[in-house]
Amino acid sequence: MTFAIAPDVIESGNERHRGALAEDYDALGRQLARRGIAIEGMTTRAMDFAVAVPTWGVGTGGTRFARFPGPGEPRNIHDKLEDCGVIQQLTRVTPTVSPHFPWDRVKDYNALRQEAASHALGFDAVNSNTFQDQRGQRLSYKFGSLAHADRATRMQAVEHNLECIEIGRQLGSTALTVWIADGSNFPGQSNLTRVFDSYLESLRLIYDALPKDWMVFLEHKLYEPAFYSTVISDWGSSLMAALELGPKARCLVDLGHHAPNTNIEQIVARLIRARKLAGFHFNDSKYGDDDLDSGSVDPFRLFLVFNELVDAELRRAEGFAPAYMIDQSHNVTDPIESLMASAMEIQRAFVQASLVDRELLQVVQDGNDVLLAHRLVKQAFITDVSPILSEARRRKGGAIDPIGLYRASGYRGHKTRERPPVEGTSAGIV
Ligand code: PSV
Ligand code: MN
Repeated sequence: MTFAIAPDVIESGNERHRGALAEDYDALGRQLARRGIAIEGMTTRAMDFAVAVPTWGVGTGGTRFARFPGPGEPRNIHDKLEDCGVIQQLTRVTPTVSPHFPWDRVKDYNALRQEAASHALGFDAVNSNTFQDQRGQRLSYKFGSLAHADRATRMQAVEHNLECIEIGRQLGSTALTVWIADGSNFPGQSNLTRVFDSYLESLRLIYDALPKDWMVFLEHKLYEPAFYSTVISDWGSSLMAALELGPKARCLVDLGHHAPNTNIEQIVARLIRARKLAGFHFNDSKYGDDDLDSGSVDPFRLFLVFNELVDAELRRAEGFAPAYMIDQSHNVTDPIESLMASAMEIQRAFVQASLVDRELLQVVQDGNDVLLAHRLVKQAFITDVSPILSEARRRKGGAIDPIGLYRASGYRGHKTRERPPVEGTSAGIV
């Protein structure tokens, strides 16, 4: 028998916080009522919100300098599902996981789907991986994959993506996320037009193999591991590709994949306008693709992204159905704690953005009352919605204080004993 957090542990843990939460919830309810907002509606919205956890995120990440493995790390997809199950059990905001192949490869995907269900988890978008060479792989991706100069290498990368679609079908997923590391390190190394054409040719084959109800999410990234140019470097290239491919192709925004100071919320607004927003890989950063915890460095930016998303949702923007996923690297924290905190920060930004009085905002914007327009948005951001988030978790059977309860449960200590370290684990991003 492996250790699991028993439901009554959550109940008794919640008992200790219940009184304080009731007081805070009432006080916030009165404050919001004065602003014409019903707290119950907000709690319902918080309860309906969901964000997917990346299977690779529960392993300890690293940098190109070093990786410092954490105790009791997941050794395989089975352990990862266990950890993701705990995140959902305590936060009740992460009912799905986004798997990565071949990292999460198993023999029987129907069995894996059932195993996930036993942890109350389903599968979100599947991610292909042609940015690494796998053991026994015939042709190397050192100089590219879907946009490689050699057709045979491109076809090998296409085949891998087709396999991911097939796996995803068995897992109950309905989207494939494609991020390629293809690009160049030297000016002159590759023809910037030809590589884009090759990418499109490969993507066309993948697109044509998508099941009827599936989408392909194109993830752009400005740099790394290619440092001079990447083939799908920005939302412009991504949008060009998505438009050329057709309605089942959309653009995925990883918050870390932009130049410093880029106005990401404006990109989000444009992609919504073009009906091409696939969804997100949430994380935070200070300098580049730092893969830090969502909302840990710039929570205002996260809020402003949600400000656009909630605006689109409430005005029922056509074709608006973004997929929310986390993509972070936890190098110095317990990944379960980081993912719980991040999921709650993302949910927080969503609820805060839901507080904006959009009718009044439009009037004020049209009247060019600049300061009041800003204050209306800012007021939503500075509202502490923690009691709403806690109450939403409590009502769904989660923990009022997920991190405190997780620590008290001794989960990591138990897993450290149950999971002796293995060589070559697929945990974490290096
Ligand atoms: C690339 O930096 C990325 O954001 C892609 O989503 C990958 O699938 C993921 O990180 C893991 O390497
Ligand atoms: Mn990503």
